[in-house]
Amino acid sequence: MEHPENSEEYKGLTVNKGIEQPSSVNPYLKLRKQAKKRDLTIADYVDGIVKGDITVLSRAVTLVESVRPEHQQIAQEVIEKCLPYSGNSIRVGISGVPGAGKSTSIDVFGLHVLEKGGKLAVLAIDPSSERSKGSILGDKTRMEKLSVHPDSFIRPSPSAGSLGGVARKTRETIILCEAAGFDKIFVETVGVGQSETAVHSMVDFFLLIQLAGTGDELQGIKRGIMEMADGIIINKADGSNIDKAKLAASQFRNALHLFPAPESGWTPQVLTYSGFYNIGVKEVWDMVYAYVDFVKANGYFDYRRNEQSKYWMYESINEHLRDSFYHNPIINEMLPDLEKQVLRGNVTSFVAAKKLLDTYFAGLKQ
Ligand SMILES: Nc1nc2c(ncn2[C@@H]2O[C@H](COP(=O)(O)OP(=O)(O)OP(=O)(O)O)[C@@H](O)[C@H]2O)c(=O)[nH]1
Ligand SMILES: [Mg+2]
Repeated sequence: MEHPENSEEYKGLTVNKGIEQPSSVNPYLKLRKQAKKRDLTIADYVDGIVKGDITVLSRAVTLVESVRPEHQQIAQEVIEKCLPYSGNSIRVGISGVPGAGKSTSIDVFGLHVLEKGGKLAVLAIDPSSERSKGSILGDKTRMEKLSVHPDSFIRPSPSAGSLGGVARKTRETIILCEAAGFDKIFVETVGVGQSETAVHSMVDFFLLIQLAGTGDELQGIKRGIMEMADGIIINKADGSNIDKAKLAASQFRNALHLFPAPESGWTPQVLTYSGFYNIGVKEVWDMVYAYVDFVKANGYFDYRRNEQSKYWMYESINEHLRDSFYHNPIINEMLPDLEKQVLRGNVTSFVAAKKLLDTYFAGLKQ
């Protein structure tokens, strides 16, 4: 049968053949992305790191910092293979309250230690990601010389997670950096509490930056932090501040006398300096090097590193147990309700904890 659309009067209504449309994806972009994303094998990572390839080192550190289990698995294998190449460095912890001049000091300290050659990695522990959003060390304007130095590697603190988690990542990053030939490691932390303990547990020398103040400052510093210090340095000893800095130094020296003698056999020293004007910086590092010679001679250097390895083994166990517990789906289901019951006083904290732990361990046995 003749269809009306085939009649003469509708002839003009044919659909024109279109022209080929370009792909909606930019082909160049795709290429670039592929090149960047090429996965490295574990051997690629280890080879690259041992050769001192900074790009590979950075990517490995990113894996260490990643929370994804598949990344963690690769990271752990890379770390294990790098371990034999690590250890050959001086690790220095640098702590001080906000504004003490950590960034300014690290810049001059870094240039000073690099004068002797070698390579410097600057890492950080800053669990208070809220405060900083990664700003500790993010502030490269105060480290302008070091951040462009060819022999330096500056890495901000891994931001997410518990203090233990953040510290473990920094500790693992130290191993990778050492395997990559970095023979000087600085670990910065902001001096407000527990993060010093974490830094102390991974460095050979703990340097505490202080400021001269009104004389009340000694009360403000936690005894525990001062006790950890192998050296206390009073910054901003310049201009009209020199006398105040010297006074503060003598107060610190007196305070240190009241503490028990450190296990290392080393008497912690107190020095004044100015990071900004580069005054007394050499003396600070002469002190650090003198300490290293001293503890290498009396065996404390190796002892402390072994103790630290032991500490990190237990820390690692604790962290994994905690993770496994809190990621357990049954526990996650029970927790909110039990928490409410504890708050209402229906259940004691201990009974609630025991119930959760019993459930967790029973689940493991199945
Ligand atoms: N006069 C003087 N000022 C200094 C000195 N060192 C640092 N400053 C100043 O002190 C301020 C703080 O210095 P930073 O190096 O940013 O201190 P920070 O400890 O890194 O501070 P946060 O990153 O906030 O924890 C800056 O304005 C510096 O210019 C110094 O030796 N003398
Ligand atoms: Mg800073």
